[in-house]
Amino acid sequence: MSNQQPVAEKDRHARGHDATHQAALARRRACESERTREARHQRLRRIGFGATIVAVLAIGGVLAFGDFFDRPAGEAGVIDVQSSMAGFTPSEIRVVAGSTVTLDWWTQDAAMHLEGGVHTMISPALGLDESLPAESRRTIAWTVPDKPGTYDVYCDSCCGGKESPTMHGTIVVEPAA
Ligand SMILES: [Cu+2]
Repeated sequence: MSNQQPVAEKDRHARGHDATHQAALARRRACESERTREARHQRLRRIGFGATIVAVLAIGGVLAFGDFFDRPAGEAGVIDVQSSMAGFTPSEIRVVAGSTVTLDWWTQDAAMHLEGGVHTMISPALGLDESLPAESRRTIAWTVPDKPGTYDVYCDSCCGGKESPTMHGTIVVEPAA
């Protein structure tokens, strides 16, 4: 029975490897089902958007174009960004060069689907390298570099990370007026 130890050792090793593999598979499956769910949501949102437009036009007509359309959509300079396994929502944001904006960044994803339990927001060209814990919300005050252009931003901690096109977004830096 001198070789029992190495065999058991190897077995334990194989099981450990298997567990890692299973975890990776589970993560990938979560990404795929999340993408399908997100596509369905987007369709529903589009239908909802259409209905909203109809309602807005009807109400707008009743109000005879009072100040109904002038109401601000949100607090000025605050940009709402969601991270999910479908990427960034919205996938493109526009900011003004040299301005300071507040990113109101949130996610509903559970830690088990995220590497290190976080989503990330990385854009080396724009000096962004932030992380967001699972199921949380945080605001980031960000001074946009004075470099107008179109930049890539990505999450490197879920669903294939930088290698996955889904995990990339766009930041358009517009020249200051
Ligand atoms: Cu992510």
